[in-house]
Amino acid sequence: MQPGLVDIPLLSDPLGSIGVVEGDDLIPFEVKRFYFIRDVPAGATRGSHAHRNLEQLIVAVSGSVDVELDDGVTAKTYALSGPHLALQVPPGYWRTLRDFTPGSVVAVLASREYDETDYIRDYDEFLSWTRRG
Ligand code: T46
Repeated sequence: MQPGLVDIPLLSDPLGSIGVVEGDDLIPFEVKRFYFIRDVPAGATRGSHAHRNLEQLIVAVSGSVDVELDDGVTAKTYALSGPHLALQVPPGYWRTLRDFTPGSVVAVLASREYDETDYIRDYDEFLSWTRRG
């Protein structure tokens, strides 16, 4: 899986809208966990870590957020500007989530259950880990 944005079909009618995330193209891994992030204070930054093995799909189901992915050489920021977009995140990317709009809710599908040993929370350790290949 390469990092990048994929489109989420939104089915809208006068009663609202339904976003559908299904199929191997949108979710290229077996989902073992779902979690969401909400109530983020203005100006707060989340993330600031990498995963050794975890694959994820991140969706701003309400509001918007910017997600920076850094492979240790190049960093790119993805604007999750609404529920019509999902960001696929392979293992090995330092991620930083910032500029949450007030009231935003960010949903995450993940390929593994929570495991703190999968996290790299120190940037220098991350650089050493990526350079080891
Ligand atoms: C990621 C970004 C996008 C758990 O106990 N279980 C869980 O499934 C998760 C996700 C977190 N936690 C605990 C661990 C910490 O004590 O919740 C606390 C906050 O977690 P963290 O500081 O890692 O939260 P974020 O928002 O910085 O990162 C989270 C995910 O952890 C991470 O995998 O990629 O969202």
